[in-house]
Amino acid sequence: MAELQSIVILTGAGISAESGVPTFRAADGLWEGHRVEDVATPEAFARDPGLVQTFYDARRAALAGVVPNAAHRALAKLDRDFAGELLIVTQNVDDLHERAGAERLLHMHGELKRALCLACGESHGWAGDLRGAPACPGCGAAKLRPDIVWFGEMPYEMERIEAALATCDLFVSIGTSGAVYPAAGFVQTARYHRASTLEMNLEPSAGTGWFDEARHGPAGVLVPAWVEEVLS
Ligand code: BV8
Repeated sequence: MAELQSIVILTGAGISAESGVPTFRAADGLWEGHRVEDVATPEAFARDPGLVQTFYDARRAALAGVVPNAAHRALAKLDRDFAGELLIVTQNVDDLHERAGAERLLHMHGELKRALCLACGESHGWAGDLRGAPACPGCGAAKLRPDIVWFGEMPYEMERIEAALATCDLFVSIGTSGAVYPAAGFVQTARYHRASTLEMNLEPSAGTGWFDEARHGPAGVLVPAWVEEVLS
């Protein structure tokens, strides 16, 4: 592997699957329990805030029952030991990357353990339920929503992500179906800037044709092996 200076890694629900966090599009996935339109849009929240808050309260509470897996731990090791530039961009709203020790990390679709105040615009760390309309720790208004990017909303830190994609040598996509944009388009941006591209996923994603290399299997097996390759 040529001398790597800069790596961007995109992760999706597949990296958390082996921790027991349901993916979105698997048969038992999250969307099965609820139709997408029912919960992950601002319109849904306006129409039925109780349903949406309950959906996210349940997922936030479920975080207490899961732990990072070998893939999260391998990326945290890469974060510690890789001397070049690294950015882990996760689509996931769970906290498993952090709990494994990753630091050069950003959540482009928000986080279950944060709440956003619709009155003052502040985002706060939040571990409990929101359906009881608790007061914003900042302004006191009972106007907190999940700090999650819903469909139709702009993902976080897009400029930072685009800048990293424009300068990386290697773009790696782990555990995502390539179904949702703009994340699904990152591989094309990386290729445009002449980065090498690698997909690691249980099965070929929708965008698998854009990748120079694709490895198919469980992230818990593929990611530790790949990290060892990079660090050796
Ligand atoms: C925006 C937070 C614009 C919520 C999420 C028509 C065409 C193209 C695009 C659009 C369109 N109509 C609308 C759009 C835009 C839309 C979009 O892409 N829609 C799709 C459905 C077509 N996108 C948006 O709305 C985005 N915003 O475009 O804003 C804008 C412009 C100006 C001003 C304002 C706005 C925002 C999208 C963010 C939505 N929020 N998450 C929550 O979590 O509840 S999306 C959610 O689904 C995830 O975060 C993730 O991003 C996405 C995809 O899920 P995956 O992570 O890929 O999971 P999935 O289950 O799909 O796949 C898992 C994969 O893992 C599988 O491939 C499986 O094989 C693999 N796997 C399973 N087990 C393992 C494994 N791999 C390895 N090991 C294993 N063990």
